[in-house]
Amino acid sequence: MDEVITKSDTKDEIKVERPRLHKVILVNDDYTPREFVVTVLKAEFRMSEDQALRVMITAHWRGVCVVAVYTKDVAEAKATNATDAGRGQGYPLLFTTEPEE
Ligand code: TYC
Repeated sequence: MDEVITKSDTKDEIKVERPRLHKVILVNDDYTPREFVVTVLKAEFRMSEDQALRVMITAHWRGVCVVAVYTKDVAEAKATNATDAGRGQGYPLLFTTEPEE
């Protein structure tokens, strides 16, 4: 029987998947001043005063707040920088990362 070979029959297609994005998460604590959290969010995540205030107060009331999503390397670098900014002032401010579903 004659068979027409189409491209999909050759099984040589290359699947390209987007890299998974990672969330940066702000964690509440009882010691870091609210204004300092806002300053760090503005500096490290390029947020406006309004955006930074909303994220800070959400973490304050709910315990955590997603700050932004990036590729894994960028998310980890920003979380580390922001956490280090707090540590530099003696605050327990913490930013973590986790993969998006
Ligand atoms: N809870 C802190 C306070 O009352 C402020 C704060 C908010 C700290 C969010 C960390 O992720 C945080 N001073």
